[in-house]
This record gives sequence, C-alpha cells and structure tokens, in this order.
Amino acid sequence: MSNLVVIGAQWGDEGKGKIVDILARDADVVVRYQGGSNAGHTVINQNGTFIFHLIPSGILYRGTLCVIGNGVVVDPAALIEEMDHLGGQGVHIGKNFIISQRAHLILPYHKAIDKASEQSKGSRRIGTTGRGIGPSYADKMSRIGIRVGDLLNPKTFRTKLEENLIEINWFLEQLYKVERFEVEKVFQQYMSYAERLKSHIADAVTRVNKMIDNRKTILFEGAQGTHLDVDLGTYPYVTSSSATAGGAATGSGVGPTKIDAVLGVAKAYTTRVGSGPFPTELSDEVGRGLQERGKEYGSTTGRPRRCGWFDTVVMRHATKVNGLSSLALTKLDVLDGCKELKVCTAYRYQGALSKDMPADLQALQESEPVYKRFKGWSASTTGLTTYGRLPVEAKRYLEYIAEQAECPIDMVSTGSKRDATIILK
Ligand code: 2SA
Ligand code: MG
Repeated sequence: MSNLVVIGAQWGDEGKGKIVDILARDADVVVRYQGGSNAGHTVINQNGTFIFHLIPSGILYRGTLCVIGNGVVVDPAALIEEMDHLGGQGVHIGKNFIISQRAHLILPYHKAIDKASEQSKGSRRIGTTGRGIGPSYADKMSRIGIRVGDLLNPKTFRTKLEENLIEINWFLEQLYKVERFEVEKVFQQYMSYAERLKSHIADAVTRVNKMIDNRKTILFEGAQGTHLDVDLGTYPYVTSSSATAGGAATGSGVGPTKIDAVLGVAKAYTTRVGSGPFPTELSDEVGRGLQERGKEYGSTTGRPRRCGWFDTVVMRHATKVNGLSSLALTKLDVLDGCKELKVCTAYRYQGALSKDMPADLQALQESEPVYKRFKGWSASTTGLTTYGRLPVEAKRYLEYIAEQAECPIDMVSTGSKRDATIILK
C-alpha cells in the first residue's frame, strides 16, 4: 500500500470509519489532520462497536502509530473522556498515540461562543455540533490561538489565556450576555489535562516525516466531508477546516509529493446534518425510510440526519477538488427493497442545465435536481462480498454512478461489519 488520503465525498458520515479501519490493517501510521471532536467515526468489529471523535480509527491495531496532526483542534476534556472510554473497551493507548505540539486547543470559551453565536443567528444558524470548532479555528487564524505545545509551558499558557480572556469576557458579557470565564479556574483545569496528556505530546511533523523516509505507510483519515470544507464546500454552511484532500498535507506537515492516492468515500444515497442547501433532500416517506433503515443519526450529537437521493453533481465536485483516485461506495444495502431509485445528474437553475456545483449559495438553494430513474432491487445485498452476486439492478446503479462520478469504484460496502465489503480492485 502507498500513502493514501481517505476523504468524505459528500457532507460527512459517509462511513469513513469503516473504510479506514479496513485500510489501517496495512498502514504503519494513521493521521487525523483536521476537524476535532465534532467528528464521529464508527468501527464495528468482533470486539464491539467503537466510536472515535478525535483519536484516529487505526488505534484498534496495536502496532499502528496514531497521530493527531497540527491541523486538528483538540478539546483536551473530550480527548481524555474518549481515551478513558476506549480504555474501558480494552483499547491500548500508550506510546502508539501522539498529539502534535502544533495542534490548537479548544478552550471552554470556544464552546460558549459557538453556542451563543448559533443562538443569536436564529434561522440562519449553521447547525454546528456546539463543540467549539469554529471559534477555535478563528483564534488560530487571528493568531491568538493557544496550542497543545503550550500546555507544557505553564507560564506561556497563562499569559496567552490572560490576554485572550480580556477581550473574550467582554464579548461574552456585553454581546452574548453569558457568564465570563475566570483565568485561574481555566488555567488549573488545563494544567490537570496537561499532566494527563503530556506523555503523548510530540513533534508529530518530524515523527511522521521520519516514518515516510523509512518507507513506512501513512493513512490520512479525513473527517466531515468535501461539501463541509471551509473553502470548497457550501459556504457558510460548512465546518471551519479543510476537509478536502489538500488538508492532509497542511494538517500533518507532509508535502503533497509524498502522497500517492486519494480515496473518496460516498454513501449510495446522500445525507446531511445541520443546516444548508441540499438539492436532492427528501422530506417525505422515502427520506424517512432511508433515515430509519440507514440509522441516520449523528454519532456525536444524536441529531437526525437529513436524507436524499445520490447526487452526481455533488460527487463530481468531490472528484475534481480532491483529485480522487477511486471511490468507496457505502451503505448499498440500505437501498434494498426500494421500488425505484433516482440519481441526480444535473441542476436546473434559471432555466439552464449545469453539471457543475454552483459556488453561489443562492444559486445552489434555487437549483432543482434533474433525475435519472432506476429500477430498484428486492433481493438483499446485506453482507455480500462479491460483485458478481449483486442484483443486476444494483450493478446498473453502481456503473452509472462510477461513470457520472468520473471515478472508478474500488470498494462497495454492504453492511456495517468489516467483512461486509466488496473489493473490486
Ligand atoms: P461544526 O460543529 O462547526 O463543525 O459544524 C459545522 C457544520 O459541519 C457539520 N458537521 C458534521 N456533519 C456530519 N457529521 C459530523 N460529525 C458527527 C457525526 C455529527 C453529529 O459523525 O454524525 O453527531 O451531529 C459533523 N461534524 C460537523 C455540522 O452539522 C454543521 O453543518
Ligand atoms: Mg460521522
């Protein structure tokens, strides 16, 4: 295997956790490079169900080095909770887990700002996870962020915290009318987190690049999805990080020439959680059927996910901006028993047809999907492991998607378990 980036091709929750888990078997290092504890990656194996928010899914393989890269925003409280929970499930987290000194911290005020700002937006709210992601990235870009490495230097940490809280407390009290944060309390809390995390804090850039020099295999685990990317997604209804393949380079300190391939993960239909345009959304029984059969509820917040038909406009955008080498299509089995399936082939906007994703939010909101209809299949595809055994209707559906995606399908997932997978390569 070569150095591979795995990204979500839609709006997140494509099933990246399962795909990364399969691929991690052959990787020496798994790196998370963006996002934070807003992510929810689920892996189901013979030992149970594991949900990862910050820790790379590769941690289930004992010999694999798992890295939280510099592009991630780390909430130490959430991280420690996750470490404890996984520890309780028998997962070993020791020297095999490192956190980049350069990663930025999420502080309690980031979460307070996230929630207050959403509330004040009313119907224009983004529908964030409330985990403080946006405000932490905003501080990073404003160059007032506090980094994981600062946890190791109490004096620097305290000075930065003191300086930040002058402005932030004013903001919280005056604008949002919420309670202020006391320096001493936050400081003490974070120093106790530092004590717990310090053995994991490392120079991840040097470690990962050394592994590459030694011909080790790196797997980059993307979180969220292409259309939630802050630059290339449905802005402003996006998350605040680079969820596309380019983020793997900046978010881990690995040069793009060291990356060999990009695998996109897409669901056989589409889901979105949070607000924002979603042209193929189904607000009827069919959509509710997908939600129920696909168990479409947020793995971090439990929010129900909006469901709709597969959209090749969304998919082609992902192929393009990520330079996808191939595609893994997940949850095909959820479509079993649908009499008819629709696939969006283009958008109609102001009378004109387009096969490309509009950059303008209003244009996207007013775009109408143009559908191609497919006959469904009644046989169960659950757990199938060979392409040949799929119903002919399912094959037609997949072939059309691959053609329209302008990208070959390498893997098809037919259930949540590791082995419910068809490998096509
Ligand atoms: P945020 O919290 O600032 O990142 O929210 C901004 C938007 O990004 C969306 N977002 C997500 N969408 C899908 N899955 C995510 N992870 C969890 C999951 C979400 C959950 O795996 O199910 O449990 O609700 C995720 N994280 C962020 C979010 O909905 C906003 O639209
Ligand atoms: Mg998820």
